[in-house]
Amino acid sequence: MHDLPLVISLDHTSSTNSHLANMWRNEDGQLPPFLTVVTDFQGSGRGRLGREWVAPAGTSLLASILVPTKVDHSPLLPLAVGVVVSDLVQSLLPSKDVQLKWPNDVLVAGKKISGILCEQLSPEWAIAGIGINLLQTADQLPPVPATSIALEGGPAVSRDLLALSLAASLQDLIEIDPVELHALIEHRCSTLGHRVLVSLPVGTTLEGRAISLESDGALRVEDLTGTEHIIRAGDIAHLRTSATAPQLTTQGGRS
Ligand code: BT5
Repeated sequence: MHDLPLVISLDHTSSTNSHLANMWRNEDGQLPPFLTVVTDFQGSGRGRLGREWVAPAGTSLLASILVPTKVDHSPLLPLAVGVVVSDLVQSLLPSKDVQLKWPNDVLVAGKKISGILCEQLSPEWAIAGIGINLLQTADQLPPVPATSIALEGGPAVSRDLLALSLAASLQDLIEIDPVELHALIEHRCSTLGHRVLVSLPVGTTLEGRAISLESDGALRVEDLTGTEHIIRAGDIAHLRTSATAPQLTTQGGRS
């Protein structure tokens, strides 16, 4: 049994990831593992690649967890967090199709309900930032395929209890052997087996089928000519399986 993680609750901050990183620096790294910061509102919530995470005050779980990382675990951290978040979302929406989309999204019926931003502070420490849409109405969500727990008919839940539950689950999950963790993520990541459209950071796209996950969390994609590519960064969209007319089912963030 572990001690329960400590949760610090703030009315507002710029970004819980930035807030926790500043605390860590100010305390020379002397903070308890799995210390969690939650807030009602972020003035500058961050996504990946300079993108924004937006949520009106009091509508979301906005949390950052301080995670001790082992070298062989750390590349898998965003996906391990994704497993924990998708389990939590599934427990709140038991009858819904909850998907973990590589590399960092949790979707409900193809719509984004959660985004994850992991940032490495040092070789030993990382921050796992998690946004989950809880209470938003349709007009409070950004103009992308997105949803919230309330819109999907789920219950109202305490933000601090959810954060505590995520931190405690993550504490358990990252203790498991990296090979087991990799297998668990492969089992849970809905992207595997899907036809995908990959938007690469250089601005080009690639269409193919996601076939497996490398040990460092990279995605192996077989393109339409049968050539395999290892994707370490980028956004993907799951495509419907259709020989003739591929249709997007979801977008991986703004392009
Ligand atoms: C992410 O980035 O999805 C990671 C988001 C992480 C947010 C958490 S909140 C707590 C912690 N503190 C922070 O400052 N950040 C973390 P990315 O894959 O780049 O997706 C960003 C894109 O998602 C945006 O460009 C929008 O298209 C979309 N988006 C923004 N807000 C959203 C929302 N509330 N719901 C669904 N989609 C959203």
